[in-house]
Amino acid sequence: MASGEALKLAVVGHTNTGKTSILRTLLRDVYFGEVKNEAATTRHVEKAQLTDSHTGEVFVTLYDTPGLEDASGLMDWLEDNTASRRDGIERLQQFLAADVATGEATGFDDYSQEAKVIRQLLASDMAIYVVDAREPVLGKYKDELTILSWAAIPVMPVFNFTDSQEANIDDWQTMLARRNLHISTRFDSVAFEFADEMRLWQNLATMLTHSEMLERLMQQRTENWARLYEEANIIIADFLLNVAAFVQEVSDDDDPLPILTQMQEAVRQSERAMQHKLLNLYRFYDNAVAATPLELQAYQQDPFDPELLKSYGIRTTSGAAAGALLGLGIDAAALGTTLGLGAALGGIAGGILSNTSSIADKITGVKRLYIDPATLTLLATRALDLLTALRHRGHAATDATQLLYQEKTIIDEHELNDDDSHRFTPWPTHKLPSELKKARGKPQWSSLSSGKSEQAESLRIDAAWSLSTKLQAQHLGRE
Ligand SMILES: Nc1nc2c(ncn2[C@@H]2O[C@H](COP(=O)(O)OP(=O)(O)OP(=O)(O)O)[C@@H](O)[C@H]2O)c(=O)[nH]1
Ligand SMILES: [Mg+2]
Repeated sequence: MASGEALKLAVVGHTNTGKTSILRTLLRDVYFGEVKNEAATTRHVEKAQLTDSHTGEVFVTLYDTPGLEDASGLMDWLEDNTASRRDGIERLQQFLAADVATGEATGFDDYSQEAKVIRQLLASDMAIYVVDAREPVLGKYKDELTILSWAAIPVMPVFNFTDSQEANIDDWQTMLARRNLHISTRFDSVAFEFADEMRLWQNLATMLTHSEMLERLMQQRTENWARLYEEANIIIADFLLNVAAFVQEVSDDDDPLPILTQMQEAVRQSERAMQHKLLNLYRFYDNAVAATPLELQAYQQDPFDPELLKSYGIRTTSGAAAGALLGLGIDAAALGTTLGLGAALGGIAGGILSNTSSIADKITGVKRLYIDPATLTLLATRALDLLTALRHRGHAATDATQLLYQEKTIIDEHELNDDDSHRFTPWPTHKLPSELKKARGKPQWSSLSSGKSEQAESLRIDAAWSLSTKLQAQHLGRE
């Protein structure tokens, strides 16, 4: 490989060890190839490129390969049919020219799948050997490594499924060291860690004479990762300000209920739109195979459900909600019976705060409705949780149970004292960040009330920047 040329990197290994999954995660592409929990999912070599996001220049060409299924059988064939005095490459070339490799063999020996892998190995600069870390070190894996070593290119073992309890990494490392494979990397393609990915590239770079392309790739990925994170926090800050500035007026003579429900619906829609922006930013699109995080119940639950507040350790009393209703002139008892809400009363008026702010309002009998601090805090917490989940989800994840970075535990209100009541929230409910408090007095900031979203967005942009830096500080402390 010459200096300044793209690295040709083959991804090889036993069948079903997660090769295609690793490619999906490295490519940030939930659609790459086919991933299934069964042998022989990938049938052909498939190529993909990691490019410079500005110039399109190729840093690395990755080759996904079919899984090795019968390396021991192939090893027997090589021992029987090629001369041990020949070097590895010659022996492999002899194999590639034989009937068993071309699929023309009659009888039991058909190594055409293995041949595809070996052909690609001989055409690559280096290889990643993917190991299912849950597997014991079996003879067939040793044979795989022997055959790979004959291709005479640097090979780096990568342990997948490292998140599992049953991982046997020590045994594997002992065996690998005996084969002179001293550098390996842990990289779980589902439970993603950005630092692990960087270590993977770094380790590959140490095995090469010319590693400029990898250095540039690492630098760009690090910058992009930080930029994504900044953008994500701005998306969240902007959404929170939009909701905090949301205000509706009701006069004493109006029935406030329809307005309450409209407000709640507007906030729900706005939260969903924000969640989709985050998903798109991190390139998790709706995909028939890969469940998106939004399919997880935790992110779909109604933000106005008082049980949800409780599960995040946010205190609200049903008294406050009832009080808000009464303040609006709604007869709580009548509500309960006519709407059949009963104990769910907090649910309907929850999250909305009524406030008679000015003397003028008092005289004219106008009340203003806002989204309450508890709900704003909940929306912030949940958005930051989603961001954490996205930052730790590999693009190979195929189901929702593989999603949650930290399972949220439902905590009992009584067990909390004042200090830890906001353990999971970025701030205590009664201490909203100044930007959100300020937004309360700026109805023109909200596209939810005015509908003029671009104008409102440009008005809140400064506050969004400053709130986003606070969110980042909070969030990093939690992650
Ligand atoms: N939990 C978990 N599952 C994984 C991980 N990597 C892969 N899987 C799952 O393992 C199975 C096999 O993954 P693939 O990526 O298709 O494996 P492969 O090595 O490409 O398989 P072949 O193409 O058949 O050789 C799929 O069900 C994946 O969802 C991982 O890091 N963690
Ligand atoms: Mg595959």
